[in-house]
Amino acid sequence: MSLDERIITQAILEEYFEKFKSSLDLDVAIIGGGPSGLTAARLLAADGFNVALFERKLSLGGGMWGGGMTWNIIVVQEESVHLLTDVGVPVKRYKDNYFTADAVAATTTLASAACLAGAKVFNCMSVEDVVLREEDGIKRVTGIVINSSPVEMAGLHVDPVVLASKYLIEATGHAVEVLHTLVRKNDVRLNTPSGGIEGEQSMWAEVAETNTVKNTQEIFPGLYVAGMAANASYGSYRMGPIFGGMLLSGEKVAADIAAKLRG
Ligand code: 48H
Repeated sequence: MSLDERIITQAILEEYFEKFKSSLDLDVAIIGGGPSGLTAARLLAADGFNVALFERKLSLGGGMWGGGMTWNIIVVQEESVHLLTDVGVPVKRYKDNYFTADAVAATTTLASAACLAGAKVFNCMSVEDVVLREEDGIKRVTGIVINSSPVEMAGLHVDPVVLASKYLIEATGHAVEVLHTLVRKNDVRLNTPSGGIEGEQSMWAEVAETNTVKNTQEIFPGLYVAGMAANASYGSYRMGPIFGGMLLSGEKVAADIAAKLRG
């Protein structure tokens, strides 16, 4: 059978822009495709919400590929094991509350599960800002401002485009990039003790893991923080290559937003 290169191009064009068009009015926009963002994306999409995830890099998975220091095994604790086994990641008990999984199997499977659940993934896409609205004196984020990562990396002066979303999840990891932009550009107060971004503290795995879930919350009207971004926002510790808190944070933010969306 003959193959026409123009039809290959046309297929990509039409399918991609169909996906993009169906993301103009999202229920949830997830910024960052690490373990917390991927877990939230899978659960919200499986619940039937219109969900898209935006990841700067070509590959999904954030900081989970390399386990600890490139030794590509991750550790998770018992209460989070279901978030791996539910999607088919083999998990082994190492001892007591310490379970291990292959980092590559975990990363690729979480990414695949999010896509197959119906989350629309836009990789190679950077979120550079948010849309802000004020009503009755209350400011709220109502969308994301996105640009192509190659445009961003090349430093080209090309304007971004905008998608609306009822809720945003900042799951960008240690840097909490979007929240920093929100605070830098606008006169806003966050739902944190100081009203600003508290900043991440040094290593204390046990406290950090508990706090990752506790700190997963709406930090500004319309904007939730999840995963490492939650700890960095609320001033908690880092935890090293244990990923249960990230998975549980994704599960919590999905449940909280689903409850809000259902009213
Ligand atoms: C689009 C963006 C943008 C942007 C960043 O870092 P991640 O893996 O995030 P988490 O919170 O799900 O997981 C954290 C975990 O990997 C980790 O770092 C741990 C446990 N550290 C412990 C320690 O002690 O060090 O993924 C975030 C993703 C990345 O893929 C970024 O490329 C992406 O977000 N991202 N995508 N627009 N503006 N900023």
